[in-house]
Amino acid sequence: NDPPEQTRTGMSKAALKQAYIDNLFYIQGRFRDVASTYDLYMAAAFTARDRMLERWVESAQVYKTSHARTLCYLSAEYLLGPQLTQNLVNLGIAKVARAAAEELSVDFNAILEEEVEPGLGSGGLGRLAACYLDSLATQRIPAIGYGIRYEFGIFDQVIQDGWQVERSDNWLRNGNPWELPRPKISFAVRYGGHTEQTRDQEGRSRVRWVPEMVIKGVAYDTPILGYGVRNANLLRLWKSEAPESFDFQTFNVGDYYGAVHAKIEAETISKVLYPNDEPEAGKELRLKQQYFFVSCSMQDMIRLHRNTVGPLETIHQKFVVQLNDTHPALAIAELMRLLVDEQAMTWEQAWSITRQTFCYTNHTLLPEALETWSLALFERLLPRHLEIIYAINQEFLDQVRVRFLGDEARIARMSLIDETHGRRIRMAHLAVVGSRAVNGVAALHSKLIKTTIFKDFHELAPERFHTVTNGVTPRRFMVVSNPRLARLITATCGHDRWIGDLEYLRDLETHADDPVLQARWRQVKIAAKRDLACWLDHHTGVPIDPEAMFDIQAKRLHEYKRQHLKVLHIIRLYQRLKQDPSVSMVPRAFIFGGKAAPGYVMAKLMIKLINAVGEVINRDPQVNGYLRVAFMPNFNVKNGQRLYPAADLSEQISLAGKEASGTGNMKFSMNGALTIGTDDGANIEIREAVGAENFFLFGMTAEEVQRKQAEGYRPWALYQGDAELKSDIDLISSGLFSHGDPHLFRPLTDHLIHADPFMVLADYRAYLECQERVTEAYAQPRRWDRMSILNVARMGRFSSDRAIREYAERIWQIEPVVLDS
Ligand code: DL6
Repeated sequence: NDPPEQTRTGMSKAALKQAYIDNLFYIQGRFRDVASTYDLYMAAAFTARDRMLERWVESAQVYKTSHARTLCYLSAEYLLGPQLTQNLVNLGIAKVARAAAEELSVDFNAILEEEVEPGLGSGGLGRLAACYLDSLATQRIPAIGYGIRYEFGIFDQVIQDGWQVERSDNWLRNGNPWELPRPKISFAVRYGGHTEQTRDQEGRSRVRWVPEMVIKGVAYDTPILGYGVRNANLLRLWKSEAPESFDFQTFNVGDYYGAVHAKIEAETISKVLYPNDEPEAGKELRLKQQYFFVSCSMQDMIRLHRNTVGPLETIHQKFVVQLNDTHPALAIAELMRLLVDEQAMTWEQAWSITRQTFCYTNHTLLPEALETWSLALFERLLPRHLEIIYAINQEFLDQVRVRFLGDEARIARMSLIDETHGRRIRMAHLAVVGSRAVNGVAALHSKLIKTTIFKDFHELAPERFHTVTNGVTPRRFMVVSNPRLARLITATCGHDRWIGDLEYLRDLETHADDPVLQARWRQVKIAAKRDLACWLDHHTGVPIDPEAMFDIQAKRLHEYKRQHLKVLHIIRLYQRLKQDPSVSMVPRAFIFGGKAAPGYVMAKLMIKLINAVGEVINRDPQVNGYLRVAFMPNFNVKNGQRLYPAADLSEQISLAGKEASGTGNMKFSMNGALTIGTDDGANIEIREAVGAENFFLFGMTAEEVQRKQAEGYRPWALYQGDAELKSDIDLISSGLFSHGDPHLFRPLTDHLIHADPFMVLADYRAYLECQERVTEAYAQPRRWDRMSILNVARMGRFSSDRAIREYAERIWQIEPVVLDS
């Protein structure tokens, strides 16, 4: 006899219905007849959360008693996306929860639409962190994600008159059912002031930091469930507050408004996310944010170690810290400070522990994205950390000198301080010097970091360099985003093991030529296209025929990602049709999505250009039966989930050597889109996996790019030498797309003709030719379907589960912890 099921945590439909009604009543204070859709959403969220907490507490207990080695993942960004469906899928109750709601006459789709996503990230790096949280729990790796609880996440994008307009994202305004505030877990974080030399009781010399400002970081915890396991991990985000001892009278005698200002200043630190592609100049607040969250996290790590295991000397055996890019690299200096200044450890021992604790992932080669901080600013905000960085640097450069005697140029290149552009601290160098492992995020990227930005470091210690190709979670990007496809895959394979182990998608391969599967595959795709077309019509007013080829480019707007190359292709097709209306053409809908950093003028102009070209084409009856252009506003996780299932063609057209990995490329392929792409980032490995014959490759290789740049790249000659290219660019300059204004797009066209740093013109012809091959394949539906099925079947490698297993085995040396029940 089974014990009676707990209403609070039971998984049957009856238990879920009861829990749903209870939560609506006891948490929202509502009954069914007066509940708003938001109340209904909250009740559903709390019903899921209760079940998650049960697993979470169990995991915490087992992790604690087993003294499990734990990963601390430090990331300034987590782009989580909507939580409800994801959590129901990982709980294994997605179907029954929907059925329970529907029996209560609740429109489940409507409540899902109600959910506001936490947009605590700007693009690939933040979304990768969220995928890794899902896979860490699924792979049973004890882990804590540390980050910032931004009050305002990435801005909401609206398109007005074709331009991007930013609106603040007040995601917390209606409350956040997924988090638990932990007011008792809080730490003081200090800024500014000066340092003093003192002596401790034993007469040893010590440094005392006398700060100018002290604030408090308070923990907010979100449980992160694994799929198909009972493990649940923790995402701990820090919110900044004024310290408790904040006292208007004593704090600042007679200066009431000054005191209020100080309180506001403290709260400002976790107020808003800076997009990581926003220029850094003068972003004092960003440096404060970085220090804020790493200081809280390192203090918390020490506290946890003390609570569970004990002697600080063993902290590196208990914890591994993974730095997600350089944004948290200050943690290296902060751990040194905590160990040496606050725990009275010797410098040598502290450094040995620190060096064994940290690992660092690099996510970019773009020079402008490599973080440096002005020394003056750093000294003003973090005087003690500057001293620590100097000391680390001195010791490090002494070692380099021993190894490379007399090579002063090398010393200057490797120093943590850049003396060539005003004095600046190189955060990537700090991250490399303070870590025991450094990795790139795709094979090519890892090769390039060893030959370019970290060449000297690689020569010094090659064994520390690794590669782990990124991956994405199939739970969110297949099961949640594309339930129709998930059902079809499960029915075809005869099992759903692929959801927990994506290599099982291979079982589809033998069915790739099956006409019955192909027909159903096509039906699934067309249904997703219909959904997207309907959404786009509603939100942009652009009607799209679901029968057209959906050709999609969705990612951050950036010159290196070359949305303008895509625009030149569209203009070419437009001109072809205008010149010869009888030309035969496969109808295509070009769909774009993506945000531009608010301060990135050229990227914003690219958005305007896409919309401007769309306006002309969509209104022209001579062409709009064949071509349509739509720009999806506010590309975020939720909207991305509408795009991936509907794509026929995925555009991954960055200049070779510039896209570290890309993860959108994986999401599209997993959903059956074919890729047109350059030999860049993870495209290379996707092509290897799916087979060259199932991938549309074009353009220069990274080596060819380097060679061309070294020889002296002359876009002007290309422009003059290719009549079609010239006429496409000239059409933009003519004012046709700007209501007769020839100046509007001049910054963009002039830049292409005279500088073209991302070599759009050099790849233009190859891109057009490759698009011809795409058209040819699309005109043969059975061939296309086979390619599409094989793409999905061979995507197993791009699951974030595989990536996490590689990190755990090769870099972290962390074993999974299995929970019994
Ligand atoms: O590794 C995740 C993601 C890659 O897939 C992209 O290729 C890469 O551009 C992105 N990098 C950044 C760099 N930001 N900073 N600093 O977002 O990382």
